[in-house]
Amino acid sequence: MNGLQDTARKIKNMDIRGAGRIARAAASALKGFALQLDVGTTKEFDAEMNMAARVLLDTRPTAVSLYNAVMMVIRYKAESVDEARASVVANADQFIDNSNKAVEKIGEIGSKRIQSGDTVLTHCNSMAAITVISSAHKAGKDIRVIATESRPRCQGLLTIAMLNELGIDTTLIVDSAVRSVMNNVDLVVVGADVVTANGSLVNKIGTSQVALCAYEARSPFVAAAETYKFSPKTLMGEMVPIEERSPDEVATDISNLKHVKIFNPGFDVTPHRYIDMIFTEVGAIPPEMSYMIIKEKLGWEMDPTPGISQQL
Ligand code: RUB
Repeated sequence: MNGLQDTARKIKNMDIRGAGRIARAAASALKGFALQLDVGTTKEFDAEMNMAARVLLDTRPTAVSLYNAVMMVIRYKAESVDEARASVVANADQFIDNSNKAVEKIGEIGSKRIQSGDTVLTHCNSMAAITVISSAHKAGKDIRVIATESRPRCQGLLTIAMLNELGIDTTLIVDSAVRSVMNNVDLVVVGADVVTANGSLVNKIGTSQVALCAYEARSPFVAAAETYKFSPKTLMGEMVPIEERSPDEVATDISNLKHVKIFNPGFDVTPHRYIDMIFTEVGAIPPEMSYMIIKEKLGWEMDPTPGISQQL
């Protein structure tokens, strides 16, 4: 279980972070785990894979990409251990390949909504959102980016380093400066940890404030989300768990303030009415169409295959 435990630890401590990367890392860890699994029966194989899936799912609660990746990889029917192993490997390879291609396609689709001369604002560090921006830049469009710091973990610093590497004119702002710049923003593009059945977006804490500012200033607000960021669980009525992180991340010593505590949620929910469009690899969709994406692309919750995936 070493490689798998190592990946789980890296996801938990955020060495591996961002919903897409987490999903690909989980798929790859399950593949590695299946390859080294030494068991005699499919029943034992199922039980071990189930346990491995649980270890990964217990790392971070919010991003449904992790759950979807795990479900896609361990969805197999096999007569023998070798067949089951081959199926897990093929599923993982396919998931990773599709995931990388999806981000590229989202870049291609989303970049068409960016014009030369535009200023684009982004929040946190999303590969899908950055690919939309970089595709527009690579298409020769003259664009500027405003990136938020994204407290408390400051993932915005990763974003500005990536944009700098690409040679894109970028301005870093503190999160509370969003409204001050919004009148000069032509498009806001952010990533997604979850898109719910009603088209609401769960993303890095502060996203909903950015969306409200954009709405009030009449700047379009779009999300870039691979279809495996959509949540079949929400179609079955489940609420999205919002990760609450350690107060230590907020970096203030309050030990002498006995009436004060720190609340540090990792994500927030942007209602669908503040979202103009969601760029997916199957097209730019209005948030209200999320139900269709879940039903058509991720329908297993409605039609579960007998096997280990049902227990998760
Ligand atoms: C990252 C975050 C990103 C989404 C999408 O949060 O909120 O916007 O995960 O990222 P954290 P991507 O840093 O807590 O993981 O488009 O790369 O999947």
